[in-house]
Amino acid sequence: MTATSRTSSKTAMLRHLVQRSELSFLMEAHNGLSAKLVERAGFEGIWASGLSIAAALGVRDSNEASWTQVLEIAEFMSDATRVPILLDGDTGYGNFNSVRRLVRKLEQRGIAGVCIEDKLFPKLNSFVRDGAQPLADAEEFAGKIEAAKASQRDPDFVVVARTEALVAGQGLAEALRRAELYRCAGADAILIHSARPDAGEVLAFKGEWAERLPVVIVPTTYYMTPTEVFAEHGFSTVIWANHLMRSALRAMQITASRIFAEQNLRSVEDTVASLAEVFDLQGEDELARAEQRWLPKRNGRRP
Ligand code: SPV
Ligand code: MG
Repeated sequence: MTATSRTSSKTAMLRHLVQRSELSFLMEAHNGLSAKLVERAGFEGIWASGLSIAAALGVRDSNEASWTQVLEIAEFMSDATRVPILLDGDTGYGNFNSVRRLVRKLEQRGIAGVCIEDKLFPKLNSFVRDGAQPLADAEEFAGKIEAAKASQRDPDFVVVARTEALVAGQGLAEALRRAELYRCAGADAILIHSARPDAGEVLAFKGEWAERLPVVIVPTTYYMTPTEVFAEHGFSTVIWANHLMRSALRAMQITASRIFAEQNLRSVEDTVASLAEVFDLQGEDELARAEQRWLPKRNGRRP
């Protein structure tokens, strides 16, 4: 399969997930390993989370990793999996021109779609400083969406426009105004973000927005809302945004502290994945078969 046809089918898969009437789920991943685990768990798509990628790199979610560094990670994730990836493209890493180049590079690397948000570069994570950060000019951001759509070569590549109006405390009317501008600019879906502990404001948004475009949500803070409520209200896609990074963080903390304290591996061995599992995830058996096939025989024997 060529890189192009692989990309096309992943984009078509993501487009289907976002547009179908049944609720879809994207699970966060932040590197090749976590992407494989998402796929093996059964998820149909991956959210390449900016927060999680940054955290895994040991930096802040404030564009401290460059966009080409993020692209490299996303490429490893895409190479490691068959399910589509929606990349968290933050603000698009600059103006409309940066977005055009980003979209072209994402298509080349097999990424099925990008989500860009109406904040200013360099952004902050939505959950720090009570969401107090400036929003982008809505018309300028709509231009970024238009530029993204105009640059994609694969018609199925998905562009999600994310508005932070609710997080920034600008209210429902402003969120709806922005979402409508982004719809008119050609967005394939709207991500309405909220930092509230209940789903009230995203449900209110959906009630007013109705079916104008698919709506994506990230219930990190309103996790107590039953998922059926999202399905009943006709949301398109739920993103579980950072839970593999956070679970890995906790597991690594516990293991590191225990080995530091005990100065041996005895009590951790049964709590960690086996090396056989690691080799299985890496596809070690495939390499062994390939060696049999393609390495020259030495002394009449394959390696
Ligand atoms: C991310 O996963 O990086 C997101 C979602 O953008 S949030 O952290 O909620 O902003
Ligand atoms: Mg993000």
